[in-house]
Amino acid sequence: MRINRQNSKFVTSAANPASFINDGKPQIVLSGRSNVGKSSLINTVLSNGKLARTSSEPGKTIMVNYYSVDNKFYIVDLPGYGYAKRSDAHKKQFGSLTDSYLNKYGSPTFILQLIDLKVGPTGDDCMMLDWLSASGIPYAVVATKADKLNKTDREKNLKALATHPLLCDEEGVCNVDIIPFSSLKGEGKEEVFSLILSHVTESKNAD
Ligand SMILES: Nc1nc2c(ncn2[C@@H]2O[C@H](COP(=O)(O)OP(=O)(O)OP(=O)(O)O)[C@@H](O)[C@H]2O)c(=O)[nH]1
Ligand SMILES: [Mg+2]
Repeated sequence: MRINRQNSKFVTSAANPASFINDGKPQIVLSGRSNVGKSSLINTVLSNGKLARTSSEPGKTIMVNYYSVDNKFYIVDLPGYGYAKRSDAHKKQFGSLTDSYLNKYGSPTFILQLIDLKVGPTGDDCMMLDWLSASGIPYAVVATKADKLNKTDREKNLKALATHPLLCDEEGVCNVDIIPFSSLKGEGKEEVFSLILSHVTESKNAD
């Protein structure tokens, strides 16, 4: 399938499940804690610097944002979790929006779970990994901000991910793709895009 990734545009921000898009087109979902680099990944992978709003202030993305790529599929930017400074009421609202999308009213085709390579999986990340492995929805891990680590720490932290119990089977074999990624350097950009396309194509073939 030929995709012109630069022919991408913001479609809508959904603040409640009634506004979720369910039009049958594949939806590639970005999940991860606040500030992990979800919006930056969208801009990098789609080579479209200003598409998704990014910020050094965590909590920028507070609604479910849909981006259409070449009118063929969506990239869905979920609100980041684990942002400590949000009020409990806010956290509940974001949590329930994400929960509604993932568990009930959304249409996830493939999920990219972003984990900060330097920080490693947080408690919230582990909850997501646990949920993902039980969900039956195809997913991969994108290890973000890889540019922040030196070679030794990078290898160490990638190995820690590849041997993490939540990403391995009973024999200790990791069966989830883990892609080192840097929006700053463009590392992993093509791998992530290819992975996305393979799931878009697969889902189209299943129609
Ligand atoms: N060094 C480095 N910084 C990055 C990278 N990706 C994102 N950042 C920075 O991390 C901060 C957060 O990035 P965002 O893309 O806005 O993060 P987000 O996951 O969308 O955050 P929320 O919208 O709050 O959920 C910004 O200051 C980015 O410039 C990266 O690959 N390397
Ligand atoms: Mg964001």
